[in-house]
Amino acid sequence: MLTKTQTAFYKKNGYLAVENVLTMDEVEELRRVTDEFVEKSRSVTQHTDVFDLEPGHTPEAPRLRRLKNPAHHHPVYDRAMRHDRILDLIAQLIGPSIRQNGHKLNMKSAGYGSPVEWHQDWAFYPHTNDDLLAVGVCLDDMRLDNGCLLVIPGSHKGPIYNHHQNGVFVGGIADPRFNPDRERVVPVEVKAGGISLHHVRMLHGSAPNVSNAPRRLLLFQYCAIDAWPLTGVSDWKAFNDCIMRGEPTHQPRLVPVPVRIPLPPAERGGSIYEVQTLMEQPVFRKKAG
Ligand SMILES: O=C(O)CCC(=O)C(=O)O
Repeated sequence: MLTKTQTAFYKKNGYLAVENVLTMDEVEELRRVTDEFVEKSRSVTQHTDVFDLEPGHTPEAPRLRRLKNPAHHHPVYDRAMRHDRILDLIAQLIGPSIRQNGHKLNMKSAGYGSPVEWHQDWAFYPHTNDDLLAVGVCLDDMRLDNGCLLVIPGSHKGPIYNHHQNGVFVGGIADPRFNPDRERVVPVEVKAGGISLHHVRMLHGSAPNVSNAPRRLLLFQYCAIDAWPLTGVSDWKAFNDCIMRGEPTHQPRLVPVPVRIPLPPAERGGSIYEVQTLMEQPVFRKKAG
């Protein structure tokens, strides 16, 4: 369980790191399965529904950047997403009725793992209320030099910045009001087996991996069941199959939250990495040269 200090920290700052949530045996199992997927990625040369590839990926030297929807592809990831220790913790933050609304495994390989530009998850999937968060399960120690999550404490209570450029959604902040150099940027360092949590409106991003250690972060998005996506629900059964705890409802809870709709989509979609290549002034890619 989270202590009162931890829940108060999350509410004030919009993020939290919790160590020792998974055992090292569970982490080892996740790593083993992940290595198998890296091997499988040798068979593809382009992004697919499962694999997002780093530039320079070849069958001989696979460079897997993201495994998309991992819980759909292996029971070990699915079990992690339903893990009682994780659900018990987030129930204290978003309430006991929980739906998952997305999952991915971001791999920042040693030496070249790609950055993620500053963004707010809320810009990708606005809902009727903002009781949503993302949990990052650390498969490796996550440190500043291997590209840990960077956050701006308290930003989950601020504005939703423009993520559009040239009339399309580019998945990263393109807004003159936002300058990370003027903000207090905090690295979220967590050991393998620990988790990071960040509020859906939190300003966050991460730099390239410049270390010789990998940084694999298994991300699960969760929301209160009565938070409904503003872009609509097209498949009632699939929507409710995502419920982790609690019962379906026909009554979304509406609260006055600032929103932007991620439309029209960019042609280059598929993953946050791809859509962010359309940004005219990236922060981390520019710094990486
Ligand atoms: O992997 C990371 O460092 C950031 C992930 C993230 O923010 C995302 O995929 O939306």
